[in-house]
Amino acid sequence: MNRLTPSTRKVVRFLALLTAAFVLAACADNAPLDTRGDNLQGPEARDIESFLRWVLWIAYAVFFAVLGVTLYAWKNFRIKTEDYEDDEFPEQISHNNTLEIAWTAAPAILLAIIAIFTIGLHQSLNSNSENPITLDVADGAGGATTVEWEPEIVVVGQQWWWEYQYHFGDVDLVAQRVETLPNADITTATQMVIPVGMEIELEITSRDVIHSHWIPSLNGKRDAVPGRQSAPWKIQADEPGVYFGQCTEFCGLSHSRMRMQVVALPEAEFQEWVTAQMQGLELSPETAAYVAELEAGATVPPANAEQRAIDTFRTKCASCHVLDGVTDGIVARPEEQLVSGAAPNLTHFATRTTFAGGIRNVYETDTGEFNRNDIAQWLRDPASIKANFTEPVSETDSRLRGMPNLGLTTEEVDDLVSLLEMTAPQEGEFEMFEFIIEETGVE
Ligand code: HEC
Ligand SMILES: [Cu+2]
Repeated sequence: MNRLTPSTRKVVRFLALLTAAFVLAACADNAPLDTRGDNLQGPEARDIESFLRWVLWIAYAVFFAVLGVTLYAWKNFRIKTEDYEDDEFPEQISHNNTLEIAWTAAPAILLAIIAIFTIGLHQSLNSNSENPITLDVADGAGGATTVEWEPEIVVVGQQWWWEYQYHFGDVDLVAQRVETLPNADITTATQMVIPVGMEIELEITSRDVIHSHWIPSLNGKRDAVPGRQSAPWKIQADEPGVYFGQCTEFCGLSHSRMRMQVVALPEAEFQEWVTAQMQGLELSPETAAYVAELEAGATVPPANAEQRAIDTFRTKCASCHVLDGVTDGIVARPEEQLVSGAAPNLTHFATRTTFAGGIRNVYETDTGEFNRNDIAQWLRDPASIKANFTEPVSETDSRLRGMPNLGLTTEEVDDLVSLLEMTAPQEGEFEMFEFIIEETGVE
């Protein structure tokens, strides 16, 4: 070090610290996005890991072989000071056909072997097996019907949150653009719920720019490309739990706040979740009658806070958001307001435990109470939680990216937070809910 100038010394010290930081970061044990940890689930993630392990061993071997030869050459063949003084160079060698062929062929053969295994792994990641599950689903007429559901979920990325759609009917999800799909039976944002121990097929796409869907414990990354459905992508969780993910294709301002979670539940609990998701909001008979009057086009003054909230929702939120039971008779047209053309479905908002792309809790982690503070803050000023572009795109295009500040009054915010709280699961309706709140809490 003594021969270095002070500024070079500073740089060297900085690089050493940086290296140490990276090495130490590898020791973190609470790392839900770890691709090589013990929390890998399902054949896909584990196959990728074991393949990566072999490739890394080969890479280590190549690294140390090259380093060894380099050190050997440096020790034995470098120009020594006395050679300089005698003006005498070591013997100069050029051309050795055997060596040239060997060091061209060896890496080529090595890469070819890795390629064969890569293609094999890719084939298996893209293949599909059938494992239908029997579900009771609402038939839309107050009753229930039994369906054989081959677990398949449409995954849609948009700035800056993920939507998950479940279709239980007989719809071909693979060949269609998301914009032309029929209404889904269940639509969620940020949280995908799956049955445990089963292969789930994902159809991944986007509504605006390219995103990438990545739940490292369950499988690798798959790009979400607008106008295109990905080839089937599988995930499988062997144990009930919550598996975290993050958009991994830079997609603009709030890319880093575009997170998601997969909640894997045992089959019976998954059925409970499906039932809860297919139930409408329970309004008091008076309020239901109030909504029906609004739907019929009447102007009725709201009689209480709940009806006030419904009125506000219908005038200020329903142009983008759906909330079944509240926005009845209104067709949301987010495509006229948003570049992505979609806003989260709020019908079951409070059955999810995080919002705004998984960066805030719907329930407080310490008390389990509905997180009125953060939700009110979101309604008052969404950009204070998540940066967005809510200025019109151009002079001729007034669409936005993200939820705008709607200039709500304190009373309106209060009413709306209570309305959103009503979308929570009813007592005993969905047993695993406490567990999910606990497992998904963001600090
Ligand atoms: C111009 C369209 C638009 C309007 C109008 C709008 N929102 Fe939003 N809202 C969005 C978008 C887009 C998001 C997703 C933002 C994100 O996560 O980046 C969102 C997210 C939300 C979320 C979080 C949902 C989740 O699961 O992450 C809530 C709650 C919400 N809005 C409530 C409301 C309420 C209540 C109103 C009416 C006062 C309203 N919004 C009006 C576009 C809109
Ligand atoms: Cu993204």
